[in-house]
Parts: sequence; structure tokens; C-alpha cells
Amino acid sequence: MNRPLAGTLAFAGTMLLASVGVVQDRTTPSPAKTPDTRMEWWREARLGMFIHWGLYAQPAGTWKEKRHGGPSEWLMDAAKIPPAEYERLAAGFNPVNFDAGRWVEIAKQAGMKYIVITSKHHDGFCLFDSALTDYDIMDATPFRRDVLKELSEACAEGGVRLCFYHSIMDWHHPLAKKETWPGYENHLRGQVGELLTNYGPIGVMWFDGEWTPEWTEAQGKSLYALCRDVQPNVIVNNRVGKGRDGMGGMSPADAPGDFGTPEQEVPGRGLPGMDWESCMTMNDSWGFKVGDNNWKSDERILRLVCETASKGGNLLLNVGPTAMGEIPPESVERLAKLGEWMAANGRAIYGTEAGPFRRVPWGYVTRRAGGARSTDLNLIIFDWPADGRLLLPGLRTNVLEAWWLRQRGTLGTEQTPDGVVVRLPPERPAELKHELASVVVLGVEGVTVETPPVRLAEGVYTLKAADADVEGVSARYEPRESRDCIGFWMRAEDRVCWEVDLADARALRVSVIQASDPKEGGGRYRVEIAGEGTSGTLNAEVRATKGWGDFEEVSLGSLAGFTEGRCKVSVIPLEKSNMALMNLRAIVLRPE
Ligand code: FHN
Repeated sequence: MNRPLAGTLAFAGTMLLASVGVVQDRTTPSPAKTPDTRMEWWREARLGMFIHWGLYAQPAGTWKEKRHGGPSEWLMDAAKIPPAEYERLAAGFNPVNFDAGRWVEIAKQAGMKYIVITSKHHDGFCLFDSALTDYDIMDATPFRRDVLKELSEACAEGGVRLCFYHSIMDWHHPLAKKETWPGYENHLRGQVGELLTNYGPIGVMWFDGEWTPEWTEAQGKSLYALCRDVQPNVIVNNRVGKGRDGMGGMSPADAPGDFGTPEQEVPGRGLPGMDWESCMTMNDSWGFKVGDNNWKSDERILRLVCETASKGGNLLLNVGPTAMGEIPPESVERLAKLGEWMAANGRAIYGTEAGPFRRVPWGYVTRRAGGARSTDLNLIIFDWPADGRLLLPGLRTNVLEAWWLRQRGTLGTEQTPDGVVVRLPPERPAELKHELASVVVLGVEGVTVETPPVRLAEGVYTLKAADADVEGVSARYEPRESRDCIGFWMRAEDRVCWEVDLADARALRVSVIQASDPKEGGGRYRVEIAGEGTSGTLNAEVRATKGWGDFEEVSLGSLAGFTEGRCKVSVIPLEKSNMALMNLRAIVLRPE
């Protein structure tokens, strides 16, 4: 644990700062978009590498010949291993094949602009040389190398931003319990001070484990302030406080942290009005786990990158290196494939903002300022339209030009009642045939997208979750591949609405297609239909089903007194009797 004097002095200063907890009073910005140049590199980056690495890579999910479920970094908890027994893993941790330069090269070649590595996960083991514990890679293992120092140098060399994941929850530290929490909080602040003092400029402090009951919003705000005082330009995620609502990862406006952190999902509409980053595994476990072969396909991974960017977010894609210090070949292969596409098409991702469409059937759309008055819409085409007519639904704009991102040549367009059509060749051009997705850029002046109202089809009006407007901060559309419903309806203030064109004045029988877990869901709500000379409301009770994925159609009754024309249909919670109201797949209106 030898350290140059300067480092020690700087570190001592940080310790003082950290230990007394007295830092400049600072209103901590919430993830609501901070007009802050500090975030510029992060918003430009759009894609980062998450690295979960530690002692858990050795047992890799198996303990005393029993393979445990769940991610491998949770083995200490899953197998109920006492700290004194678990820490003995350190004596065998000797990742002789660790090569920081190789890890950075893999990230760069994948098109990743930053790396977030676990300086300490919940098991308390530190991948860095900490003066505050011997339970670290320098003192407790035969390896005796400061992995984070080596990674810091390799990142500086490679032009990749280094960021740290640090767990607030700690299953090993003797003070990390209710009765002695202040002592542990000081230890935590001291280690955060070390990380922000001894490893050069740090891009992001990525906190986790904030759900532990001893941790409070006030401690989170103070820890945020500490980070910014030691490195004013560091970005801090919303898990520094208590703002994350489960895996949804978003934060109310007054929560500390600079960005929201949805996990293992891309929110249906993104998280409008805030910076956010979805973190994802490439298989199932964050840490290396033997037998975890549920690898996402190259297409699924590329779609995740494009979907996240099309909704205005970043993607943090995880690798779990082995106990020998190697990133698994399955990860390396997928990242290399992603990197090929990013090298040719990265302009459609880096530095872009959310596209103007809720969704398009053929792929994803991102947006970038094209010039003084123009905007470039990047059309990322996965599914080639058989007739070559690529529809941008509801788009009203002045099209300036349409061209291939990767090759010369412009394309014809036309404005139709359904939106703008880009005329493509009947099939993907030969030179792009190898691509999973090809990019056409549509240069436009002014962007208006008219969401088409719901119209009578096959004798009924089907108001689908995918077409709903969600007014609120927690309820959101859960995409087709999961439940195709409005879920996470945790706040009674959140409501769901549709615009509907009533074809005539007939009475309407109203039913709802819903699911609700008997223990976690329930409550009362109102369906309201309001328009010119039109109104009607029905109050209803959520019906418990077998669970969040078990949908039933429930008839709510009939309403009359309508006039033909546009109306707004809203589902408004009246009271929530549990954690969430319900999962709503559709409202069905049947003219009588
Ligand atoms: O419990 C951790 C988990 O092990 C993993 O680190 C993920 C990654 O974001 N975070 C927590 C679960 O939300």
C-alpha cells in the first residue's frame, strides 16, 4: 500500500472532507435535463461498457457443488455464505491473464466510449488499493496489482472515459449495519474520496445497492455533493439516493443524481425530460457465471443500441470477466460484430437525440441537428419494406433530401396522407446486404408528427397500450417482447389517454383488458370519454388475476350520449390499494 506523497496528501485532504461529511452546500440537480456542459460527453457517447468483476468470478455461481440461481455476483447472498468464509476466496484470486489494454481495446472496437467497472460490489471486495481496508486486491490476493490503476492508465491511453460502479450496500464490512451505520458511511465516503483522488479524471460515479434500509436520501445528497466537490465534472447516477423506482430507474424531480438508470429494459417511451441510461447483460448474469449461455443475438444487441438511442438514452452493455481476467469469447465476438456496424453507422447513434416517433414498424429513428434550420432524421432500417415504400407515420415536414448514410446516392420521397414515404429499392442494395440494419438520412425542415387517432376497425375501437399517451412519471409502455401493456403504474397521478374518432353517436359498451397481481396490484379507476358535446364516465375496480402477465377482458358497462367526431378517452386512477394499479393492455369500445 505504498503511495507517492502527493497522492497521500491529496487523499488525506479527501479523507478530511469525507469523514466530517462537511461539504459545500450544493443543491443537487435531479436527472431532469441539466443544461450542464458536464453531461455533453456522456450524451454524445450513447454507448458504454459495464464490467462486473470480483471474487464471485471464481465460484461463478456454484457453491459447494450446488449451482445457485440468479446472477453470480449475488452468490454470497444466494448461498448464505458467512463473510469469514466468503473472504477466503481472495487468497485464490490471481487473474494472471488480466490485461487492461486488451479490455480497453475490446471496448473501443465495439464503439464504446466509456467503461464502468465495479470498484466494489455488494460483497465488499475492492478491486483497488484502498487505505481503508485490507479486503482489497493489493492486500488480500496473491495478484497484488491495482487493477483500477492499470485500467485508468489504459483508458487514458485509449481515449476511453473511466467510470466506477460502487455499491453502497456492503455484506462484508463489520460496520455496515443499522447500529453502526454512521461509521460505515464514513468508510464509504472515504473510499469514494480515494476513487476520485487516486485514479485520474473519472467520468461517472455509478452507485448501486442504495435500497439498503440504512441508506437515506439525505446521505445520498451529501454523497453526491462529495463527489462533485472532489471532482466537479464527475457525473453521478440516480442510485446515489433513493430515487430509483425499482428497475424502472427513473427519479422524481427532486432526487439527487444526474441520470436515471433503467435496468434490463428500455423504457417504452424512454424517460422524457431526463438523461437516462439502460444497463443490460449480454446473457443473464452480470458477473461471470458458468453455464449462463443465454446469450443475446447480434441483432438483439444492435436493436438495443438503436432502440435506446431512438428514445434519447444511453446503453451500458455488460461483460463479466473470468477469474483469470479474460472477457468471455461470446462477449468479445458480439462486441466485435457490434463494432463493425458502429464503425460504419455510428453517426446515427453518437450525439443523437430521441426520434419523433413512438415507434416505426421497420426499425428505429434518431434525430440530429442538421444545420441552422434543418434536422437529420436517421432512419435505421432493420425490416426492409417489400414494396420499397418506407413510411414515416404521421410525419408532416418539408423534406430537403434523403440519402444513404454509407454510400453515395439520394432517394425519392413523397408526402402522403399517412405521412412521408421514402422510396427504397425493392431490396437492400448488394453492398449493404451484410448489414443487420441500414441507415437512410432524411434531411427535413420542421418536424411535426400527428399521432393518428384510433378509428373504428372491424366494428370496434381498440385502444391499445402501444398507442396510448401516458401522462405521468412512472406508468409506461412495456414493449411487445415483454407484456405489451401499460405497466409500472405505481403513481395514482399517472393517467393513460387516447385520441379517438367516433364514427357515429351510437352508445358504447366499454371493456378493459387488464392484469393485476393479487398481492401487488389493485385499486379503483375511472374511464372517461370526453369530446365536443360528448362525455361519459365509468368507475371500476381492478380485478385480480393470476399475476402481472395474466390478462383478462373485464366489461365495465355502457355509455351513451355521444356525438360523432374526435374525443379523448382517459383511464384515471381513483385510488391504488397496493404497489401498482394494474397492467393495462387495451380498452375496447363496442358500438351498440
Ligand atoms: O444487485 C445489483 C446487481 O448485482 C447488478 O450490479 C445490477 C447492475 O445494475 N445492479 C443491482 C441490481 O439492480
